[in-house]
Amino acid sequence: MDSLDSLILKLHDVNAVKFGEYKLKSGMMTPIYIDLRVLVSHPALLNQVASFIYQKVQDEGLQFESVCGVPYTALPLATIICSRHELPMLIRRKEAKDYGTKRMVEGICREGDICLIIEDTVTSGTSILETAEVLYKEGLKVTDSIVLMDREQGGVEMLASKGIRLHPIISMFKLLDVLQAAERIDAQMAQNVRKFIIENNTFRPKDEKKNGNGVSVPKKPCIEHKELSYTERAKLPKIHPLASKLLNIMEEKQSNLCVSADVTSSEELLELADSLGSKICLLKTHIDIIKDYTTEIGQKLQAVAEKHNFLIFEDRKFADIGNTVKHQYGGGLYQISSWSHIVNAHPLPGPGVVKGLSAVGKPLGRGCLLIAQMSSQGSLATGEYTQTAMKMAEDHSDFVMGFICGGKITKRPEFIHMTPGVQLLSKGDDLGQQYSTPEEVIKNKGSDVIIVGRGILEAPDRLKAAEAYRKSGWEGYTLRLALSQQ
Ligand code: 5BU
Repeated sequence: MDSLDSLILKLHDVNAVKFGEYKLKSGMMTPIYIDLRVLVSHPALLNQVASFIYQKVQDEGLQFESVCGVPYTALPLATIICSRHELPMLIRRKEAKDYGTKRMVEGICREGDICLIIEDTVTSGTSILETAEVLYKEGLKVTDSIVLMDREQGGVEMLASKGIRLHPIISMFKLLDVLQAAERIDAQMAQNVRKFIIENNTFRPKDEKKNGNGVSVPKKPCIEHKELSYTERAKLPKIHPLASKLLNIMEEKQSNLCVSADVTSSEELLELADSLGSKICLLKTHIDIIKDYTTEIGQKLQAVAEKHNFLIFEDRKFADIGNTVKHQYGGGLYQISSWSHIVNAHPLPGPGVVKGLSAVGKPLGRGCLLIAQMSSQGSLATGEYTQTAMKMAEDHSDFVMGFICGGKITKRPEFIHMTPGVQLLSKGDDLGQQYSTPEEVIKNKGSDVIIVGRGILEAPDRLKAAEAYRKSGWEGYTLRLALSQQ
């Protein structure tokens, strides 16, 4: 298959990417217009785009029972993919027939089946959401969507807040880089478009309203507020003190790297903490996989954490009723609350789990992350579940300091977003883990902290690997910040 760069140049050749003054569906004027409707007149290119989309499906290891293209431009793309790979397709009608079955979706819909949505271009993400809402009404689930062109104006974040992961093939910034390098546009034009994209982000969750179909849509495209730096966020009046401390550490050490210390001996755990300590802002543990656990480990870990100025996060994933998690957190063999600054919890049992943990942790100045999304294939933490987690966090922001999630899910800068499933090279393991790169997670998806386990643990030189992840994560952050401040 051709490279992405050559695909971008071909799209420019056929006028699918145009520069000038254009009006978007929303009424917004734009200096760049993406019109992929022309693809049907270029069958070789149409085929090639379909191949890229299917490649993305495979790279991401997506699981689904059917495919639906957002009408109309993505319809032929979905058709080619489904025909080539013999996948069941669904067709969403834009208008219900006024005779016959009055169906809004053609094809077989089985309750609980997952449908993958394919789209040509995303600005705010509303077209995908509207198609998803129609599919939901048929009893289907939508967990992922693939888009050829992401204008990077808030679609990823908006859909993530609705529990749909958006996987773009070409991002606006990549497109501009390639066209500029090939001298199709000059630096000034590229810069104008970048500025426009950053200033016209459409994602503003607080202003959501329902449209006529009961579909949530952002009220209107808006100028996004300048993104705050970690230091600025650390000073916010309502921030959790531990979140503030972590953000200051991140800025001071220029690190948004959390190492997942998934090792099984206490000696290796302490050695790892000490040798990588200077590179990290956070050390994540699974204390129950340590085979020679003794009560001193917690204190020793704390001493190393103090020496290198990082925090400790026990990835215990509490998920029981309040009374039980209180004991699990404060007592038992591991006495987690005595040494771990941060723990996490599934919102599954309801707010009682947070209340129980808070009763133990809050007096000690500890903090909690809610697991709003998971990195594993087929995770059930999507859609409404993710939204409930966000609401639960807001209701208990005196103890909940952020989320485990795939990317930024809330614009409240007090909350810290931490993302596991990060590797520079691999796309996943054979047990369902799915990986994104630090750049994708921090720069494109707007998360704050990358959580890296095997990417570092299995490297021949762990320190060198930790430095590579620290550097990459930090670059993602500085780039994101610089872009938002232009
Ligand atoms: P890896 O080696 O980088 O795949 O390790 C990831 C770590 O993050 C591992 O300890 C998991 O238990 C943890 N994790 C995750 O991978 N995905 C999730 O959604 C959550 C935690 Br929550």
